[in-house]
Amino acid sequence: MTKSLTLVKLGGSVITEKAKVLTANIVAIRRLANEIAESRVRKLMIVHGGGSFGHPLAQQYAIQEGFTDPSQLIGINKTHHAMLQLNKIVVEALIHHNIPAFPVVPASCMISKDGRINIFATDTLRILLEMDLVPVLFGDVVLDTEKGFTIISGDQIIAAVATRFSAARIIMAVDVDGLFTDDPKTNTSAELLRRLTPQELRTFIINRTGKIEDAKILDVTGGMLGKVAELLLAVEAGIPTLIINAKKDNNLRMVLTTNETSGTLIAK
Ligand code: IP8
Repeated sequence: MTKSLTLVKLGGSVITEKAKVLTANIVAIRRLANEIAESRVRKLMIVHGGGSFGHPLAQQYAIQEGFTDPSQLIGINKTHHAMLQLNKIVVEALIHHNIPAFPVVPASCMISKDGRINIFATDTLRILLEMDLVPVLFGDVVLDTEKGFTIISGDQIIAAVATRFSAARIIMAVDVDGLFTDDPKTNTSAELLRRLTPQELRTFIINRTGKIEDAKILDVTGGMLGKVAELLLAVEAGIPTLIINAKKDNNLRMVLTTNETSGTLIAK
Protein backbone atom coordinates (compact mmCIF):
# COMPACT_ATOMS: atom_id res chain seq x y z
CA MET A 1 0.00 0.00 0.00
CA THR A 2 1.92 2.97 1.25
CA LYS A 3 5.62 3.15 2.13
CA SER A 4 4.77 5.85 4.65
CA LEU A 5 2.70 3.56 6.86
CA THR A 6 3.84 3.34 10.49
CA LEU A 7 2.76 0.34 12.55
CA VAL A 8 2.81 0.56 16.33
CA LYS A 9 2.37 -2.44 18.60
CA LEU A 10 1.37 -1.41 22.10
CA GLY A 11 2.47 -4.29 24.30
CA GLY A 12 0.02 -5.76 26.76
CA SER A 13 2.63 -5.43 29.51
CA VAL A 14 2.69 -1.67 28.95
CA ILE A 15 -1.03 -0.93 28.65
CA THR A 16 -2.30 -3.28 31.38
CA GLU A 17 -1.31 -4.14 34.93
CA LYS A 18 0.11 -7.59 34.23
CA ALA A 19 -0.35 -8.78 37.82
CA LYS A 20 -3.97 -7.59 38.15
CA VAL A 21 -6.53 -9.42 36.05
CA LEU A 22 -8.66 -7.21 33.78
CA THR A 23 -6.90 -4.03 34.87
CA ALA A 24 -5.81 -1.43 32.34
CA ASN A 25 -2.86 0.88 33.00
CA ILE A 26 -4.90 3.98 32.24
CA VAL A 27 -2.04 6.34 33.04
CA ALA A 28 0.24 4.61 30.51
CA ILE A 29 -2.50 4.40 27.87
CA ARG A 30 -3.26 8.14 28.16
CA ARG A 31 0.42 9.07 28.12
CA LEU A 32 1.06 6.96 25.00
CA ALA A 33 -2.04 8.38 23.28
CA ASN A 34 -0.68 11.85 24.02
CA GLU A 35 2.78 10.96 22.68
CA ILE A 36 1.24 9.59 19.47
CA ALA A 37 -0.92 12.71 19.08
CA GLU A 38 2.01 15.08 19.65
CA SER A 39 4.18 13.25 17.12
CA ARG A 40 1.57 14.18 14.47
CA VAL A 41 2.45 11.05 12.51
CA ARG A 42 0.07 10.37 9.63
CA LYS A 43 -0.71 6.96 8.08
CA LEU A 44 -0.72 5.02 11.29
CA MET A 45 -2.07 1.66 12.37
CA ILE A 46 -2.02 0.40 15.95
CA VAL A 47 -2.18 -3.17 17.22
CA HIS A 48 -2.32 -3.82 20.95
CA GLY A 49 -1.65 -6.87 23.03
CA GLY A 50 -3.79 -8.66 25.57
CA GLY A 51 -1.93 -8.30 28.87
CA SER A 52 -4.10 -9.01 31.88
CA PHE A 53 -7.28 -8.85 29.76
CA GLY A 54 -6.57 -11.56 27.20
CA HIS A 55 -3.92 -13.87 28.62
CA PRO A 56 -5.39 -15.11 31.92
CA LEU A 57 -8.69 -16.08 30.25
CA ALA A 58 -6.97 -17.59 27.20
CA GLN A 59 -4.88 -19.70 29.56
CA GLN A 60 -7.79 -20.67 31.81
CA TYR A 61 -9.75 -22.03 28.83
CA ALA A 62 -6.72 -23.33 26.88
CA ILE A 63 -7.86 -21.35 23.83
CA GLN A 64 -4.47 -21.64 22.12
CA GLU A 65 -4.80 -25.45 22.07
CA GLY A 66 -7.92 -25.25 19.90
CA PHE A 67 -11.18 -27.05 20.49
CA THR A 68 -10.87 -30.03 22.81
CA ASP A 69 -13.89 -29.67 25.07
CA PRO A 70 -17.29 -27.86 24.92
CA SER A 71 -16.45 -26.15 28.24
CA GLN A 72 -14.02 -23.97 26.28
CA LEU A 73 -16.79 -22.35 24.25
CA ILE A 74 -17.77 -19.84 26.93
CA GLY A 75 -14.04 -19.12 27.31
CA ILE A 76 -13.81 -17.97 23.68
CA ASN A 77 -16.53 -15.43 24.35
CA LYS A 78 -15.04 -14.31 27.66
CA THR A 79 -11.57 -13.86 26.14
CA HIS A 80 -12.85 -12.03 23.06
CA HIS A 81 -15.12 -9.86 25.20
CA ALA A 82 -12.23 -8.92 27.51
CA MET A 83 -10.18 -7.89 24.46
CA LEU A 84 -13.06 -5.76 23.18
CA GLN A 85 -13.14 -4.03 26.56
CA LEU A 86 -9.40 -3.27 26.44
CA ASN A 87 -9.72 -2.11 22.83
CA LYS A 88 -12.48 0.28 23.88
CA ILE A 89 -10.24 1.79 26.58
CA VAL A 90 -7.35 2.24 24.12
CA VAL A 91 -9.57 3.70 21.38
CA GLU A 92 -11.24 6.10 23.82
CA ALA A 93 -7.86 7.44 24.97
CA LEU A 94 -6.75 7.94 21.35
CA ILE A 95 -9.98 9.72 20.42
CA HIS A 96 -9.61 11.92 23.49
CA HIS A 97 -6.33 13.11 21.96
CA ASN A 98 -8.00 13.73 18.60
CA ILE A 99 -6.52 10.70 16.89
CA PRO A 100 -9.18 9.29 14.53
CA ALA A 101 -8.91 5.78 15.97
CA PHE A 102 -11.18 3.16 14.48
CA PRO A 103 -11.50 -0.30 16.08
CA VAL A 104 -11.03 -3.27 13.75
CA VAL A 105 -11.85 -6.67 15.24
CA PRO A 106 -9.39 -9.39 14.09
CA ALA A 107 -11.88 -12.21 14.81
CA SER A 108 -14.19 -10.64 12.23
CA CYS A 109 -11.68 -10.20 9.42
CA MET A 110 -9.39 -13.21 9.65
CA ILE A 111 -9.37 -17.01 9.81
CA SER A 112 -6.28 -18.96 10.75
CA LYS A 113 -4.99 -22.38 9.75
CA ASP A 114 -3.23 -24.30 12.52
CA GLY A 115 -2.45 -21.13 14.41
CA ARG A 116 -1.25 -19.04 11.49
CA ILE A 117 -3.28 -16.28 9.79
CA ASN A 118 -4.54 -17.78 6.54
CA ILE A 119 -7.42 -15.63 5.32
CA PHE A 120 -7.17 -11.92 6.07
CA ALA A 121 -9.78 -9.55 4.60
CA THR A 122 -7.80 -6.31 4.46
CA ASP A 123 -10.15 -4.10 2.39
CA THR A 124 -11.51 -2.36 5.47
CA LEU A 125 -8.00 -1.54 6.68
CA ARG A 126 -6.98 -0.25 3.25
CA ILE A 127 -9.96 2.09 3.00
CA LEU A 128 -9.53 3.32 6.58
CA LEU A 129 -5.89 4.17 5.84
CA GLU A 130 -6.81 5.91 2.59
CA MET A 131 -9.12 8.13 4.64
CA ASP A 132 -6.33 8.85 7.17
CA LEU A 133 -8.20 7.03 9.89
CA VAL A 134 -6.18 4.99 12.37
CA PRO A 135 -7.21 1.33 12.57
CA VAL A 136 -6.74 -0.17 16.04
CA LEU A 137 -6.49 -3.99 16.09
CA PHE A 138 -5.52 -6.38 18.87
CA GLY A 139 -4.46 -9.93 19.63
CA ASP A 140 -7.68 -11.93 19.53
CA VAL A 141 -9.45 -15.29 19.52
CA VAL A 142 -9.73 -16.29 15.86
CA LEU A 143 -11.56 -19.17 14.17
CA ASP A 144 -9.14 -21.77 12.84
CA THR A 145 -9.84 -24.25 10.05
CA GLU A 146 -7.72 -26.97 11.72
CA LYS A 147 -8.12 -26.31 15.44
CA GLY A 148 -11.58 -24.77 15.60
CA PHE A 149 -10.24 -21.63 17.23
CA THR A 150 -6.96 -20.26 18.55
CA ILE A 151 -5.24 -17.14 19.83
CA ILE A 152 -3.59 -14.95 17.22
CA SER A 153 -1.13 -12.62 18.93
CA GLY A 154 -0.84 -8.94 18.17
CA ASP A 155 2.72 -9.68 17.03
CA GLN A 156 1.54 -12.10 14.35
CA ILE A 157 -1.10 -9.57 13.28
CA ILE A 158 1.37 -6.70 13.02
CA ALA A 159 3.74 -8.81 10.89
CA ALA A 160 0.85 -9.82 8.61
CA VAL A 161 -0.26 -6.22 8.21
CA ALA A 162 3.31 -5.01 7.64
CA THR A 163 3.97 -7.32 4.72
CA ARG A 164 0.51 -6.94 3.15
CA PHE A 165 0.70 -3.13 3.27
CA SER A 166 4.47 -2.73 2.70
CA ALA A 167 4.76 -0.64 5.85
CA ALA A 168 7.62 1.84 6.25
CA ARG A 169 8.41 0.76 9.82
CA ILE A 170 7.23 -1.26 12.76
CA ILE A 171 7.55 0.10 16.28
CA MET A 172 7.30 -2.43 19.09
CA ALA A 173 6.44 -0.56 22.28
CA VAL A 174 7.33 -2.98 25.06
CA ASP A 175 8.32 -2.99 28.76
CA VAL A 176 12.05 -3.64 28.32
CA ASP A 177 14.72 -1.52 26.61
CA GLY A 178 14.93 -3.70 23.48
CA LEU A 179 16.24 -7.09 22.44
CA PHE A 180 18.78 -8.49 24.91
CA THR A 181 21.26 -11.33 24.71
CA ASP A 182 19.22 -12.97 27.49
CA ASP A 183 16.14 -12.15 29.57
CA PRO A 184 17.06 -8.88 31.35
CA LYS A 185 14.36 -9.54 33.96
CA THR A 186 16.14 -12.66 35.19
CA ASN A 187 19.75 -12.14 34.04
CA THR A 188 21.31 -8.84 35.10
CA SER A 189 24.32 -9.33 32.82
CA ALA A 190 22.12 -9.57 29.71
CA GLU A 191 23.27 -7.03 27.14
CA LEU A 192 21.11 -4.82 24.98
CA LEU A 193 21.54 -5.39 21.26
CA ARG A 194 21.44 -1.95 19.65
CA ARG A 195 21.37 -2.91 15.99
CA LEU A 196 20.90 -6.14 14.04
CA THR A 197 20.47 -7.01 10.41
CA PRO A 198 17.66 -9.45 9.52
CA GLN A 199 20.33 -12.11 8.92
CA GLU A 200 21.85 -11.49 12.37
CA LEU A 201 18.40 -11.72 13.88
CA ARG A 202 17.72 -15.04 12.15
CA THR A 203 21.03 -16.42 13.44
CA PHE A 204 20.33 -15.06 16.95
CA ILE A 205 16.94 -16.82 17.09
CA ILE A 206 18.21 -20.11 15.63
CA ASN A 207 21.18 -20.17 18.06
CA ARG A 208 18.78 -19.95 20.98
CA THR A 209 15.92 -22.16 19.91
CA GLY A 210 17.09 -24.25 16.98
CA LYS A 211 14.03 -23.30 14.91
CA ILE A 212 12.20 -20.05 14.16
CA GLU A 213 8.85 -21.78 14.72
CA ASP A 214 10.00 -22.91 18.20
CA ALA A 215 10.88 -19.33 19.18
CA LYS A 216 7.31 -18.26 18.43
CA ILE A 217 6.15 -20.80 20.99
CA LEU A 218 8.92 -20.61 23.61
CA ASP A 219 8.85 -16.82 24.02
CA VAL A 220 11.97 -16.49 26.17
CA THR A 221 14.50 -13.59 26.36
CA GLY A 222 12.00 -11.41 28.22
CA GLY A 223 9.26 -12.49 25.82
CA MET A 224 11.17 -10.74 23.04
CA LEU A 225 12.43 -13.77 21.16
CA GLY A 226 8.92 -14.88 20.26
CA LYS A 227 8.04 -11.37 19.18
CA VAL A 228 11.04 -10.90 16.91
CA ALA A 229 10.56 -14.39 15.47
CA GLU A 230 7.07 -13.31 14.42
CA LEU A 231 8.52 -10.19 12.83
CA LEU A 232 11.38 -11.92 11.02
CA LEU A 233 9.60 -12.20 7.67
CA ALA A 234 8.66 -8.54 7.81
CA VAL A 235 12.23 -7.39 8.54
CA GLU A 236 13.55 -9.74 5.85
CA ALA A 237 11.09 -8.08 3.47
CA GLY A 238 12.91 -4.80 4.21
CA ILE A 239 10.65 -3.29 6.85
CA PRO A 240 12.75 -1.75 9.65
CA THR A 241 11.64 -2.69 13.15
CA LEU A 242 12.38 -0.60 16.22
CA ILE A 243 11.93 -2.00 19.72
CA ILE A 244 11.47 0.64 22.39
CA ASN A 245 10.73 0.75 26.10
CA ALA A 246 7.33 2.44 26.20
CA LYS A 247 7.22 2.39 29.99
CA LYS A 248 9.62 5.32 29.83
CA ASP A 249 8.22 8.76 29.04
CA ASN A 250 8.76 10.16 25.56
CA ASN A 251 10.38 7.07 24.01
CA LEU A 252 7.41 6.51 21.72
CA ARG A 253 7.17 10.19 20.80
CA MET A 254 10.91 10.29 20.03
CA VAL A 255 10.90 7.26 17.75
CA LEU A 256 7.77 8.43 15.95
CA THR A 257 9.22 11.87 15.23
CA THR A 258 12.93 11.15 14.70
CA ASN A 259 12.96 7.44 13.77
CA GLU A 260 15.76 7.09 16.35
CA THR A 261 15.71 4.92 19.42
CA SER A 262 17.88 4.08 22.38
CA GLY A 263 16.42 0.56 22.03
CA THR A 264 16.98 -1.98 19.26
CA LEU A 265 16.83 -1.36 15.52
CA ILE A 266 16.50 -4.35 13.21
CA ALA A 267 17.11 -3.28 9.63
CA LYS A 268 19.04 -4.18 6.51
O1 IP8 B 1 -0.63 -9.97 23.86
C1 IP8 B 1 -2.79 -12.01 22.78
O2 IP8 B 1 -2.11 -10.98 22.12
P1 IP8 B 1 -0.61 -10.61 22.51
C2 IP8 B 1 -4.27 -11.71 22.89
O3 IP8 B 1 -0.13 -9.69 21.43
C3 IP8 B 1 -5.05 -12.67 23.70
O4 IP8 B 1 0.17 -11.89 22.55
C4 IP8 B 1 -6.48 -12.74 23.42
C5 IP8 B 1 -4.55 -13.42 24.64
